[in-house]
Amino acid sequence: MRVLLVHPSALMYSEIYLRLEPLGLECVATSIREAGHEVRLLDLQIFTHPDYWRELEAFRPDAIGFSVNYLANVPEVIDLAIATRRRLPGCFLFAGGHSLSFIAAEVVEHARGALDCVVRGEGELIAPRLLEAIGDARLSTLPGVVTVDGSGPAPLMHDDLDRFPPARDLARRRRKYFIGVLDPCASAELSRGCPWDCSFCSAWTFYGRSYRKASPEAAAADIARIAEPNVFLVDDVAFVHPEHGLAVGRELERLRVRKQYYLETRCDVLLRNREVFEYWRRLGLRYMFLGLEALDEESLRLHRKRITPNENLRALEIAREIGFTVAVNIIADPSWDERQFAVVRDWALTVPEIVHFTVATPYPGTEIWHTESRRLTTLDYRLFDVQHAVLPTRLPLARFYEELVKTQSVLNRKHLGFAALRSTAGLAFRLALRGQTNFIRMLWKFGSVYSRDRQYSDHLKPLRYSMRPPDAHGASRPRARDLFVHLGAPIRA
Ligand code: B12
Ligand code: SF4
Repeated sequence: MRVLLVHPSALMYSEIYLRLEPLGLECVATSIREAGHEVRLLDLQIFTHPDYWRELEAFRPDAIGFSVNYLANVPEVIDLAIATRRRLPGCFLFAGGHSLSFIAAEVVEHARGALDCVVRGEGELIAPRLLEAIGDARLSTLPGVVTVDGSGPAPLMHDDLDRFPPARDLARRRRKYFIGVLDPCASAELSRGCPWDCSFCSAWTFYGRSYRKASPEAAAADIARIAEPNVFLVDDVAFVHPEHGLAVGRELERLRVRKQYYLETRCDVLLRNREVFEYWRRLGLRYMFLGLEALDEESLRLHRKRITPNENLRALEIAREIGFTVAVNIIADPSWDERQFAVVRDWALTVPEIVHFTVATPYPGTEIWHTESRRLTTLDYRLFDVQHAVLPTRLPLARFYEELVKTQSVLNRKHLGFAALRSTAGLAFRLALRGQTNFIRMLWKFGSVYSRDRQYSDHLKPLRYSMRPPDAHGASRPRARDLFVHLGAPIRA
């Protein structure tokens, strides 16, 4: 069978700093290929919709699978499925991914028959079985599968992260993947899942709060196969178990792998496991993202970060001591007024770190989706990208965006444009000589993407697909298990 796997377009606001390969889809591709199918992958972060239609003409797929990790991509994928159904009525259309796993039934409804099914949870074990079941009434009884006729039991989670290494060879025009100065940049994973339970996050609810690790040998071998000089480690929280991080590092040394790395972790993990980060600094770890989220005790408690402001600040000091370039995130609440924006803006100006601001957003799969007592001001999936306010703002909405963009532009002033060029001129020149221009272009994009008027006018776009709102606003804290996508223990791959 010919199978085309499609990743939707990039979200405008993240496109500035990075564009990364669709790793999840590449893992699914491996399992489908192993089952004997011919697989192609098209990433609309790089290619265009006309390219997609040309690909359909050229490849004539029997099945097309869409990946939807981000809520904001839901309308694009439904529209594509509806239009594809018209052009290729016999083609089997399915979709899966992180965000769809929490809203599978409503997406099947929106698609009005254009999607044969939505798959909840991990794709590796179920995708080949799905393709086998095409045309069979038992399709809707498969684990994790949701169709118009009903849903199967809980999705399957595999026990062996070594089993389906990503099919990176299928990602075309790989030079387009980058993050900041790591240009070009591939992605890899050392672990999956997160043992914490922050109230605003769906990473832990997706995997049922489980945490799995690749074997050090397989993880290092996978990185050794990567052609790019830079690697983004996509783990939710890197180096939770320091001995695992050390073992992967030793394998990389044994294989004489020399790359530059970027990863994301928690401040308390850095404090606790300082030695593994120091070791990886020597291996090539240069950049890291720390989820700070808030500067004050009360907000950290509400986010259930299980950390104090002092620990956060101490982690920043340690990261500086070790010599990392650090990016941090602060969650701006829609209730903020000018004074609160000013406080974080002043702080962002005084620290050397790259400070990102996202907007507090309850989305399906998170605890706050149920417990948030403020009513959503929109049910438009496209605005659920943590860059728009979907809860009532204390300031008039346009004023809120003005403050937000003013605060976000500290980053532009400190780390983009001429400021960045001054410190990275040599690197920028070397990249340009190799025709590698993602980083250089990034430096000048801020003004064209972040704009009060643009963010505000996004709210005025006609609503095409309406999200199903939570059953009750301000409900009491749900049982963790009721939020999980994956319920049981991992099974043998
Ligand atoms: C790495 C990552 C990124 C990378 C993007 C990588 C990429 N190109 O896809 C970067 C850093 C760019 C990124 C950015 C953002 N991210 Co992000 N990201 C992640 C992270 C940490 C891991 C994703 C990953 O690669 N996992 C490893 C692979 C193997 O797993 P996977 O992709 O989930 O794929 C598996 C399944 O989902 C499924 N599957 C996936 N696709 C398909 C398709 C089919 C057909 C099938 C059957 C199955 C299937 O099978 C796969 C294999 O098991 C997740 C958290 C998480 N744990 O998922 C957040 C997460 C997905 N991101 C999130 C957010 C909010 C963002 C941003 C909006 C943040 C921002 N500040 O702007 C941006 C927007 C990005 C964009 N689209 O432009 C949220 C999603 C929120 C939502 N519900 O919409 C998450 C869940 C984090 C969170 N804290 O809640 N992100
Ligand atoms: S924010 Fe980070 S630590 Fe908290 S649950 Fe999500 S992935 Fe885990």
